[in-house]
Amino acid sequence: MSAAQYLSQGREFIDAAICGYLPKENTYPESIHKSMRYSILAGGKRLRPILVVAAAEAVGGNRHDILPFAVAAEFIHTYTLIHDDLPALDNDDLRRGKPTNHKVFGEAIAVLAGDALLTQAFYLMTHSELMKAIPPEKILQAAHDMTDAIGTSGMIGGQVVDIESEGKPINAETLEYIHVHKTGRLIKACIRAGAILSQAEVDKLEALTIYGEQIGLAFQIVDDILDITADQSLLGKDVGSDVDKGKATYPALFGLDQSKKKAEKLLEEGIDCLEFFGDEADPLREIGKFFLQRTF
Ligand code: GRG
Repeated sequence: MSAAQYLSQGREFIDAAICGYLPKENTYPESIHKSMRYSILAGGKRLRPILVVAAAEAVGGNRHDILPFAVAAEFIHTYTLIHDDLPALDNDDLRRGKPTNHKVFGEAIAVLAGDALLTQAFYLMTHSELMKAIPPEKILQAAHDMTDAIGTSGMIGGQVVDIESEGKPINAETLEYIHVHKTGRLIKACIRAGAILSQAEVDKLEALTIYGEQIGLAFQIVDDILDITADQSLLGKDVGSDVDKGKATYPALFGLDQSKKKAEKLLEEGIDCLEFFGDEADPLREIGKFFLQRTF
């Protein structure tokens, strides 16, 4: 199966599940539920939950057994997008091809919608449905790992350094810290979660962890490149916004060519880590290639 087919089927699988885990829009108080639904149902590639599924299947797991956890990954990701777009952060107008959450619902509800999605993610990561097939200690390990990835020693830490670096000259080490933490840690945690919940052997979990680190950093480098080169109607968000805000990016520090080479090298190394897996890791290999070739 090609990456495009796997991602399209994966997106359908996740989209169907998301609806089942969201409060209905007429649930009181309606405004918050409308706002949560607006952003999460606006589209998106669903890459993080698909990675949870693909990692689970690479170690012999079953996608249905880990589904609430995979959906939690998308709830966490969507919370970060809503908050990242707020006037106090990136102040963006467009996301997933639609006006940003705060433009439609106002800043207060947008802040709360992000908070609510994050809270709902913890509900899903500890959902009783997971316990039908997964030992409780594995659920606890995966939830603990995810929590570490998105806190101040992970994603929030990266976001703080990103904001504090705006408009300032920074070195390569700080730039790598920002990208690894603000974007890479969540991607790596998704891959690890699928493997942990599916009771992966230690050597497989280690290989998937390194694969996750490599593709996580490559994903943000490609995101930096797309901010300069992409077609806005395909990307679904404002193009050129990193440059406008004086953001620390790979192209700003190394130029476009070197940035592409760095992303290629990371993805090659990441895919190489999967060499002792068989066909069951083909989706992960294909997703790695898609990360490099994507245009949105
Ligand atoms: C807590 C106030 C507060 C803010 C949190 C942590 C945070 C804000 C933001 C995380 C940093 C962030 C938004 C990184 C961007 C990662 C990224 C490249 C997002 C785009 O991902 P895609 O391309 O998007 O997978 P779709 O729309 O397809 O899901």
